[in-house]
Amino acid sequence: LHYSFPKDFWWGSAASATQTEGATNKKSKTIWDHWYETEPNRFFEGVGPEVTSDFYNRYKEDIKNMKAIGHNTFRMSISWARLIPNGVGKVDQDAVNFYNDVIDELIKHDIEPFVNLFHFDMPLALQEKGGWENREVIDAFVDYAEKAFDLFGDRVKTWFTFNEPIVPVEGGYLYDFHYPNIVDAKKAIQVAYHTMIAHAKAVELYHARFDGKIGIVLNLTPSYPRSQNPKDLKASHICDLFFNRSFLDPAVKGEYPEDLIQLLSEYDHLPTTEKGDAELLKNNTVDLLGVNYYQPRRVKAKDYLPNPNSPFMPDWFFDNYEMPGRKMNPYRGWEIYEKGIYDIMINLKENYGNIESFISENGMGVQNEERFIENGRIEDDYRIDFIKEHLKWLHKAIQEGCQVKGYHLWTFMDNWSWMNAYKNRYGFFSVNLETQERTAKKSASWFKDVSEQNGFN
Ligand code: BGP
Repeated sequence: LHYSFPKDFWWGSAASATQTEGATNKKSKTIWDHWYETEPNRFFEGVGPEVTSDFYNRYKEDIKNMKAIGHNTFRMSISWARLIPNGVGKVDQDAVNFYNDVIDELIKHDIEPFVNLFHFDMPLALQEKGGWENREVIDAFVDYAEKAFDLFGDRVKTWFTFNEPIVPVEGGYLYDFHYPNIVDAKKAIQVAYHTMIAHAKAVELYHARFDGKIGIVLNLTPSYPRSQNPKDLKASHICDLFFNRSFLDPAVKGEYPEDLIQLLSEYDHLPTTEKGDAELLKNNTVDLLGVNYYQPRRVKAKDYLPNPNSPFMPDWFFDNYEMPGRKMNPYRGWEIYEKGIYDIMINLKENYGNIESFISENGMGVQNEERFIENGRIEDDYRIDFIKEHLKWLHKAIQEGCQVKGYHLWTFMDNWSWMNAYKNRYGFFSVNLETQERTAKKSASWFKDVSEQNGFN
């Protein structure tokens, strides 16, 4: 094989509870159920999270399909609002049974379950107390984490605290694409900080009482400057501080970048901290890092200075830049830059102690994918190319000594995606939303060969 991967490489995919389970009538509300009830028209085609891909009822068939295409690992998330209806306190026995069954079914099929605790789905009961703005919610999270570890930790040995924790910060507190739709950088920074404290406390607890690995999943968007002009370089550096290093550094190094602290203090936007926080972060770094990679950021210096009377925003310091000639996914407006995956891994190797990592999400969203159906299946050669080109760069990173343990596609089957609902399809399997019938796409059979041969030509 031209591209062969290390022994025991993790081939699989990722999904999240809110996006796949459905059965919202059997759980308490999250911010998503609530937001959908109050503003359904903000969701693509007015479709909400009630049913999604019905994983709650169809997980057996789905896990069988995972096995059929060679998965040896699968990342799922637990719905906090399903497991603990009030956010704190008593667990729901039906939820325990459901997650037990899913985990056992995965193991029965030799698929190692990777379990994530928080994928954008704050229980409404806790959001009503201020969500991550409120430090008490950290204790609620640690209580939830402990219950999950106690209930499932005998079989689940790879845990993640948060998926893309920066997204609820951007969506909920800066750019209005998640509930609670607040635009306030000071709150955003507090929310980001509290998330990290909650993360570190869960890591501390896990290491004290359990024997597997625990990490975090971050969406890393390498920040490329328009030019080597010092102003562009500075803009790109600040963008990197805000959107990558604000979580990457505390998670892996146990501390925030000095220049981020300086910048926030200059603008009087440092979060409120408590005694002991710094030690907590320092002593509880991750064992494993999940990297979600979709697209890079192209950054340039601002053409105009921001209005000093406008509220502080990260975008005061940089502008996005549309690089001429960049390659775009024509089916969803995101840039495709495969080498980004390699740059991320080299950065982790050189600047983050070569932390053990894996690609926890990478994928290609496609609108109206049914137009590619031939003889009853979606011929997604574009997706095969997409995965292949990213895997080639990942392979190079591994050859150069990066500790990359696996590759997970986003996602196993088409699912509901936040405000975009079912607009962009990402799965190895397509899902007919009327019948819930699953059909393997061409990429599924290609991926089966790749995982079985542990590589490709
Ligand atoms: C990631 C999230 C996933 C998923 C994916 C695709 O950021 O972790 O939950 O939604 O993006 O995004 P979209 O469906 O908006 O194209």
